[in-house]
Order: sequence, then structure tokens, then C-alpha cells
Amino acid sequence: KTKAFIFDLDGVIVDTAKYHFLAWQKLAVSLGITFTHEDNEQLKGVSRVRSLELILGLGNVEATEAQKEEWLVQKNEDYLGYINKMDDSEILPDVMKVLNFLKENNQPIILGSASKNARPILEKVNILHYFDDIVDGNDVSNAKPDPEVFLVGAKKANQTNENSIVFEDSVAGVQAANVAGMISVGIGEASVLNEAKYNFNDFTEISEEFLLELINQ
Ligand code: B16
Ligand code: MG
Repeated sequence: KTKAFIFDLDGVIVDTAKYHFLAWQKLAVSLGITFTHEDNEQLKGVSRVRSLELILGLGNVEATEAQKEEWLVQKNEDYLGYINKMDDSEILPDVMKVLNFLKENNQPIILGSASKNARPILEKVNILHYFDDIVDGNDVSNAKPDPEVFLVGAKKANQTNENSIVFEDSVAGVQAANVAGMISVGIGEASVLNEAKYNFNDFTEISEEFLLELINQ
């Protein structure tokens, strides 16, 4: 059988949340806004524009559209500074084991990310060629929990939603997969991702038996 295996990027394949944090924090500090690691949790899976709005909200800072645009560019330049130093050592544990197993079993592998930097990141960590299709923040207009990014991904793989499996680390992403009628696999704290159909702390907990079950069910 063939299914669509859709992977989120940040927090599932690589831990870029730490770089988002550093870049957002630099901006926040320059604006006199206190921005903590805890605040950063709220930005997971959230678009760049929405992230800025959330941060400005923390400091009750108001700004013109032009000013916001400038801050977004600035943040992304800082973020790309970190991304450019990435290599394949930053791929999260056992992600390659899962990708290789799916490839051996001829399963479509799709990226479904909110990030507009998805391609350069996959290139930096040398796994761009694993993906049959990439759907990212450049392709969709509705952010998770809207299911658009996953719906487009399933379509590209010529699979129904029911036959699509989504690996996600964010609450919004799990909700998006569920809304689409897809099988959601939460990667991270089960107590946080309690809406997911299956939960694992990371890919080291995902067995080949489990993947075969997903393929054959
Ligand atoms: P960018 P994902 C998301 O990626 C991140 O989790 C989120 O923190 C970030 O703001 C968003 O991408 C946009 O990223 O600024 O690179 O366009 O988890 O959906 O892969
Ligand atoms: Mg994520």
C-alpha cells in the first residue's frame, strides 16, 4: 500500500526553534520587550507575521505596517545567519532511520511546514532529496491550525486525507491534521500534544513495526 507521510520541519526534523528564539529575542530586547523561552513555545508552528504580532503584544508595542515589515526582515536576516551554519549533525535523533525506512518501502515523503525557509534548511542538512514534494509557508495562505498546508501535501502525493499521516510537534499542527481527517502523530510532550492520535517523545521511540502498521492499515 501507499500512504502520504507528511513531516513538519521545525521541531520534527530539526530543532530550529532555538534559532527562532535567538533571533526574536534580539528584536524583542531592542524594543524593550521581555521575551522568554516560555513565550517562544507559543510561537511553534505559528507564521512569522503572527509571531511578530504576539511578541509586540507582550510589550504592548504598536507599530506601522512599514515598521513591522522592517522588523520581520531584520529578524529573518538574523535567523538565516544561524541557519547558514547548520549541517546534518542537527537532524534530530532517528529521523534518518524513519526517512530511510519509508523510502525503502516506496512511501511518498512530503514536507508540510509553515516556514518560508524550509528549502534552504533542508538543503543545509542535506536531506532535500528525500522529499517527493515540499509544501511550505510560500505555498499557502492559511496558517496552522488551518489544514491547508497538509491538504496541499496530500494532494501532491495523490493520496486521500484518510491515507495521510502527519508528524507534528505543535498543538496547532496536530489540530490541522485532525481537522483534515488525517492521522496525527505528535512528536514531543504527550500532555501538550494530547489531541494527537499517537504520541512519541521523538523518533527513537518509533519502530519499524509501527511504520508498517501505518502503511498497511
Ligand atoms: P519562517 P514548522 C514554523 O515551522 C515554526 O515552528 C515557527 O516557529 C515559525 O515562526 C514558522 O515556521 C515560520 O518560519 O520565519 O522561517 O518562515 O514548525 O511549521 O516547520
Ligand atoms: Mg513544528
